[in-house]
Amino acid sequence: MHKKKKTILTLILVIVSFSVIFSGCIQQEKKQQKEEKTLSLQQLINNAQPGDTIYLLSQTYTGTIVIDKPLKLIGEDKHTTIIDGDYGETVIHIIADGVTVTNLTVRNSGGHLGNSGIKIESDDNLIKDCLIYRTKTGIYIDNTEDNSISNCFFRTNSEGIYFKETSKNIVDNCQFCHNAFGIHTEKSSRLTIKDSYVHTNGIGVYSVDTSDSEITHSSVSDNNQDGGGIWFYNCKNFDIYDCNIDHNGAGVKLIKSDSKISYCNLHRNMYHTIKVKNSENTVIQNCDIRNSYRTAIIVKESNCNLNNNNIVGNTLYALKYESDSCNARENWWGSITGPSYINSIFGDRISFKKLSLKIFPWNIKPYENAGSTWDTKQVFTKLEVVSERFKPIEFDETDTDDDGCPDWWEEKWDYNPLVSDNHKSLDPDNDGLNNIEECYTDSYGSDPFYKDIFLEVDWLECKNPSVTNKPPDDLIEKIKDNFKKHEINLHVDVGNLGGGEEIQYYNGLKTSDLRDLYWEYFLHNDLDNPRKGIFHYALVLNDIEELYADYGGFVFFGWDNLDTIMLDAQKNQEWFKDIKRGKIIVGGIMHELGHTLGLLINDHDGIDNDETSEILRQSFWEYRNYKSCMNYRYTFYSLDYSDGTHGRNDYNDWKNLDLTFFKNTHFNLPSK
Ligand SMILES: [Ca+2]
Ligand SMILES: [Ca+2]
Ligand SMILES: [Ca+2]
Ligand SMILES: [Ca+2]
Repeated sequence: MHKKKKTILTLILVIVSFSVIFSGCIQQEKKQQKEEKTLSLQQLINNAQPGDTIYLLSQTYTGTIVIDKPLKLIGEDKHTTIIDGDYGETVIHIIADGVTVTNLTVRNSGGHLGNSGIKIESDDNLIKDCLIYRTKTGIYIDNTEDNSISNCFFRTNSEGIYFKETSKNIVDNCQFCHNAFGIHTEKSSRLTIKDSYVHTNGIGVYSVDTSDSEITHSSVSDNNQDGGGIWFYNCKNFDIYDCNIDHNGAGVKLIKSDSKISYCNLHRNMYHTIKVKNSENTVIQNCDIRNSYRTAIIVKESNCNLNNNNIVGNTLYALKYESDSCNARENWWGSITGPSYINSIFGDRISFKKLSLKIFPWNIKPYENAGSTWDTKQVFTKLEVVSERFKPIEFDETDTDDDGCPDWWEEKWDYNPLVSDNHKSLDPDNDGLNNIEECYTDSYGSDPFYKDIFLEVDWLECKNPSVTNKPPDDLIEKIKDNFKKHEINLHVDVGNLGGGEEIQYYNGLKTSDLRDLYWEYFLHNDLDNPRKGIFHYALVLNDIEELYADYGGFVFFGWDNLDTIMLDAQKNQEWFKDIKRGKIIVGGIMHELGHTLGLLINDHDGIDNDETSEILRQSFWEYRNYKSCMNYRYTFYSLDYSDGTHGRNDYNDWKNLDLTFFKNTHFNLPSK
């Protein structure tokens, strides 16, 4: 009976006219039941006439389709009408103008560059009320215009939407979370992003060579502590208006980009709130910029107008200024006496290397109309994403009780091979690896009752053959010893565990290339690669393209969680000439690994604080007891985290490690 009901539910209805009502056409239903037995979804599309509507009931359609005529594809239920691409190149390929796809789920594209959930290569299409997950690119819009993406949810994609060489497209009422990039744009113009919520991604909005576009009434919040937020490279007239940009690693980063940021709230961002570099015409007006964990605004070699803002309560600086010309008049700095210079006794501090900064007159009270007028939590609700393997890890050996772990492994660790255990949920040592994963890594020395951390390291070949980016064995042993003292086995794979490898020399890497290296050299383009969720991943690199090379290292989302370390060995070597390259590499890895283990900027003011390494700065002295590689002062020296026993302002990193963070990443505001 149940089976019969299911058969009826899973039939496909091809309704040739809009006016035909679904429930009233029994005859047609019978006819279509017959059709369903013989026709695939692609054949139904092939048989349809331009302008037809195809209704899809709740079922999973496996395979990829091409839509080559104007059609409407409407799912019965967004969550249970599923088109599963089964890792094919493009799940839904739209090549005709005027196509509508609504109310269904698209998942499982291939993992290669250019693979996607929906690829649009035509104009005037509408994607509405869809759920898109597990793709290389959720929606790939290639060289077209006038497309609209509305009320869709993008999660666990390498990127939600990629606009490449497009114009006049709209994203509205969408939510993006747990994607390496929420929205990615390149060589595009006249893009509107509105009423959308972008959270818990590696980078919320990443734009290159994009112009005459806008982000309005959206929240870009709680994205990666090392980056996150909105990044613009070479963008012109890309304006941000009436947005909430809260608690990201970098709120807004403008590199060679002219942007106007107005009437926005930018609260509690972590590393910096706004960074402007090599930009000609930046305008920051009527914003409320508050409570940055480090510095609010950094201006380097740029012209900018910074006026009518409230810039208050920022931990290090309200403004760090290394530029020729900046008009920062008419701002409220938190005090009637204006900004402070040495200590934040009255207003927020500013720091400048050039005297051309114009700050007087400042405002003597807060601007009441500065900032957005709405609250993220009242407008948007975070949609939940459960971190779970889509395809379980399976073993070939005998598993008498069919509980996922073979008999020999259960016997080895005193589990009963005749009584089913819930190994998928068992993690007795709380190292983030369930017993299935412990079993998978048994040959690497995994122990279900002793904490294990796995790290795969790939390194880029150097142009100069006498230099290597491979981390030296003796220093790897040293950091392993440090973990061992705290009863954790660190397993580093530089080829010895079948993963680590040298990547052929490549000149001019961009930020988006780093993510693609993760897909190619860590996942090996396989969305079900068992190493995902077991190993952390490190890329040791050099020769990053200058435009993108403003950090020496950072952690990023290779895919859906904060599990990937990037270290620019070359850049660090230039900055720290007296330190051996091997020590730079291993020290950098240890530091960034700490972030993937949940040590974040907002946990302790000594973590990722630029001032702790500068002797003339207050933080240098304030956090001198924080003897941790998470402290920039000690990063390349200690190769260890702190245990909190060194006195005032020290922090117990070891006690606060969260071994599950790399597969269950979230950036919630600490309660204080
Ligand atoms: Ca078993
Ligand atoms: Ca068992
Ligand atoms: Ca475990
Ligand atoms: Ca373990």
